[in-house]
Amino acid sequence: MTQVTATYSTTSTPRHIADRLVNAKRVLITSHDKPDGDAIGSVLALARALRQRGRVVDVWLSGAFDPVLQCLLAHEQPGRAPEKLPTAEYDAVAVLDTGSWGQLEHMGPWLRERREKVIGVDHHRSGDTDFADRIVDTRCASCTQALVPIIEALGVKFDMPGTGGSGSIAEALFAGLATDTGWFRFSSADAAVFTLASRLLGAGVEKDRLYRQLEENSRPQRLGLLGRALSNMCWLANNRAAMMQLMPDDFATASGSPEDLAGVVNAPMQVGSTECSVLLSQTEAGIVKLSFRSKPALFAGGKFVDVNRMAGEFGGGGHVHAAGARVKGEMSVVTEQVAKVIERTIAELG
Ligand SMILES: [Mn+2]
Repeated sequence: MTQVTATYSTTSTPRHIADRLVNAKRVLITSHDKPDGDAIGSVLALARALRQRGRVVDVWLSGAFDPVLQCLLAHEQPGRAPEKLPTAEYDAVAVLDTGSWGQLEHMGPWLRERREKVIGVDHHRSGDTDFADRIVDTRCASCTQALVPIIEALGVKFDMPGTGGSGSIAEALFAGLATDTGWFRFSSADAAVFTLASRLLGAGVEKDRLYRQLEENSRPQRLGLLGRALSNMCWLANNRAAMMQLMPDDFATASGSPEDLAGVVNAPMQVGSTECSVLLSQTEAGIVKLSFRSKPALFAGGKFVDVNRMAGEFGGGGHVHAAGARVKGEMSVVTEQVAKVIERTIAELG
């Protein structure tokens, strides 16, 4: 059971965490299941910084991740859970970009056995892990941003001109910052984010190459699936919500797989009236996957569709603007249920 505590907050200082890490001979660094760009960027940035201080560091990633993120790994060959769990003994373990046991399904039991060695660094509001030393900085747009004071306390310079190339600390920090802010578009991209981005670009981070590798690197199948999704899209609630479906037939015709769906749900967002979008996809019999997105309010305090709540009605969840669920049932039945929830939610919103 995941229990969100009101006390999920910072209990340590960057200095103390840096000391614990640098006093450890061998360190393991990991992040949440299905790591995203920020999770992988965070793990790599801290691993590279500690290696510069001469520590032995093992990196462990848990579950599948988008293959476009592979480019960030450079020469790193991370251990992969659940296929393998670490067998070496570590003096310290860092868990980055999450504080929820629910997001640590594969590494959870291993981490619980070593609880006193674990250090947490995160930027999310809620969590239920109880590691003694942790930094939870919700002002940070990415976990890589929250790591910067720790890397500085380690005495590692990451923003010297000429040090930001492939496989660098600066590149890993930038990857987390860029991907978690939607490449500096989200409201979380504030002055501090641009200041850090500027330092990292000053180090020589190759943002055009990274953008191409991370954001313009889909397979052609993605456009095939997008075309099919758009061709059956329907509007709900006076064009305020868009709903799209992909059936096993669509995947077969496009020779695509669920991994090709990244971003497809966002396509209807380019229409002015769209406040939320949902994609229903089915690749296995009797299971429909729901992916929800919504736009932020136009002004502070304005109304927006909370898709975390909507996904919650189907046993899923996520964030207020991005959420998902997995539903047992036939596509036609689930589609009708989703349409009803959308109509009701938007009617209540007014
Ligand atoms: Mn993050």
